[in-house]
Amino acid sequence: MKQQTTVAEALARDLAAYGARRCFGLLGTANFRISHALVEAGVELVSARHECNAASMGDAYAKATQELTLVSVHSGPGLTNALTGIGEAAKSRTPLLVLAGDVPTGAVKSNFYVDQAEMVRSVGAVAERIHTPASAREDTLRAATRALRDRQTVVLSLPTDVQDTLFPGSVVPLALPPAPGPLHPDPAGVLRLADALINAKRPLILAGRGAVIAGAEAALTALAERTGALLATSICGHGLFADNPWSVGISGGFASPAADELIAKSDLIIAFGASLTPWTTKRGKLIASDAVVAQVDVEAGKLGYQMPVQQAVQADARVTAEAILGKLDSRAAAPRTRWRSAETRQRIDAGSNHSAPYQDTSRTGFVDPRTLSKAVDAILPLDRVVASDSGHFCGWVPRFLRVPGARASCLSHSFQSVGLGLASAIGLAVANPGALAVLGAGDGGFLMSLADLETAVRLNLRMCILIYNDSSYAAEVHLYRRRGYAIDIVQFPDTDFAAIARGHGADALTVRSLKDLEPLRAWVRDGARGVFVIDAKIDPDLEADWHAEHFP
Ligand SMILES: Cc1ncc(C[n+]2csc(CCOP(=O)(O)OP(=O)(O)O)c2C)c(N)n1
Ligand SMILES: [Mg+2]
Repeated sequence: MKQQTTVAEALARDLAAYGARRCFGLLGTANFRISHALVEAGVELVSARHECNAASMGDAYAKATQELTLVSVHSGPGLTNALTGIGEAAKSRTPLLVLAGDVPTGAVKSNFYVDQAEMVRSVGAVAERIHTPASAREDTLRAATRALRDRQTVVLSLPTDVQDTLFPGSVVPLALPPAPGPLHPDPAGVLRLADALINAKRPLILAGRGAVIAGAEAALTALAERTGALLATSICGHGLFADNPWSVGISGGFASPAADELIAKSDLIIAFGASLTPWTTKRGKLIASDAVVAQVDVEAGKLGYQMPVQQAVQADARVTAEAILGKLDSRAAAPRTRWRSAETRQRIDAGSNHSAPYQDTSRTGFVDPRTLSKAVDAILPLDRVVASDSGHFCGWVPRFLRVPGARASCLSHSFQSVGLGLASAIGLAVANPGALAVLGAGDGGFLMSLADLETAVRLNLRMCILIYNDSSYAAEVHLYRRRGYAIDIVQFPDTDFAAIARGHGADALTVRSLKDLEPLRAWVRDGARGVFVIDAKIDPDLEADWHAEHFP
């Protein structure tokens, strides 16, 4: 019977007391102790098969739950393998705490040595470290606080000698300090936004991840209703306003024809918790030259960073929307319909992704990815969570695979890395126990992440994986073919994903035309249990409009 507590055990109890419930990890000697102690402290360990996937599972899980989410990796190559997933999380400001085992203090000659702090800072993560046994608990409290309160991805380096040191006597778990309330806006800023909304003829409210995190959907919906504004989202806010008839959906590259048309006509755009990146604004083209652009964000550094804005308010999206509504009430400003007309409704409907016309390019052996996506969307129940990998195909996912809400969507494009989709889907599925998770992936990205198909099957997740298989890196094919290069270096022999999936214990189906989808219907009729992989042989020659436009 062990009497004394190691530093690793004390830290694990503290992390559990801070609210950590899940840790995504892959074990080695440097992180075995801390991971074992976490399990002893009641934290569920989800074992991944590649550290990059462990980090991306944690990223998606944390985005969906906003919980303090843990990732545990081995020193040296464990952490280098995780770096791409850490980069995606850091660029999305995901509250993630990566526990990185490290060589014993000062052991720079170890094979496992890397300068962990330098490395993780280079991808935008915050570097923390347990420096000594005496400081370890405070070091960990600081790391957890920065992750949760500052919404930072933090890598906490854990030298094995410090982890293994014994604490004398019993250790009472620490608690996180109480969370501060939301950041309130400057009243003058609220007044200016209220004035702008009263004066605008065609106002638009554009909501991003900050609005999701703030829980601002109801307040923004009410504000739009009151002022006659239309609603739109950035890619990170996808799923907000899902059922609202005045929402045009995503703004930017993956926009519907209706969104393209109506956003460009807006004379006032107020971005709530959205960064206004070149993707969201189509490099500025979506915003009329005389439109007023305003931005509300909790982070001062985001205001006006991506493009000039005429009004900037540093505050929480929900509290600001409520404050503007309060201002309109106090002025007894009458509710307005503005451009919420029958004509606008007709435009939104006719120009939606699901109803806009296109030339179907399906032919013998290949299905048009749009037609395929719509058919799969119609077969799968709408009660779902949806993740996507990156690649040329990735616009089809938010355009055609509907999501019921913002927390049900994970589109990991902040680092523009391929290969993070499968892990995102697993993280989302773990965050939503029992829910059907849908993943859209390309053949290249899926092969890159394949190690964790075993994890999806092992965890007995309910998951439908739709592989847009064009046997190529289509993003490169389309771009470089247009520029006159030989593109055979980014084309590959066909991969039989159905066989690979069956080898992992998943159900699988090869699709060359819509007629092949019957087994998917049967799977859904039987309760959509386990993992189902669709190897869809898609038209390799169709270039997406957004791709041609963004990469001319
Ligand atoms: C980690 C990483 N490596 C390489 C790239 C460059 N890249 C961008 S899209 C893409 C193609 C991915 O192929 P696939 O998953 O089949 O999607 P497709 O473009 O064919 O639809 C590649 C290699 C990247 N973005 N990230
Ligand atoms: Mg491909």
